[in-house]
Amino acid sequence: MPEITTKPRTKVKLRTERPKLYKVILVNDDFTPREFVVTVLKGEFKLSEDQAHRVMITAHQRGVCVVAVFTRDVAETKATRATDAGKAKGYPLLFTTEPEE
Ligand code: TYC
Repeated sequence: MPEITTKPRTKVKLRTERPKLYKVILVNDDFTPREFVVTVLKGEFKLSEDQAHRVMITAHQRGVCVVAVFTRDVAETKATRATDAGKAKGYPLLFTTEPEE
């Protein structure tokens, strides 16, 4: 009688987890000139003049506005660079980050 042998196989399903995304949030203040906020949004976040103006006005009217979402590292780096651009001019311009739900 021929013996039937079966190799035990462990099926490993490879799943690539999607990285968690973080929002970069623009916070309003009473001192930073509107045009400077627009310039920073265009330079650091590659927004068009129109998009940058809308984001700036939304933060100005509502207190905060989500600029964009990125992976954690990118969000934190961009928020820091944009905040530092304001600091360099003596403005209290602030960008923060928070995880997406
Ligand atoms: N409120 C500022 C002004 O009236 C403009 C401004 C808008 C500043 C948005 C910060 O996140 C900001 N000059």
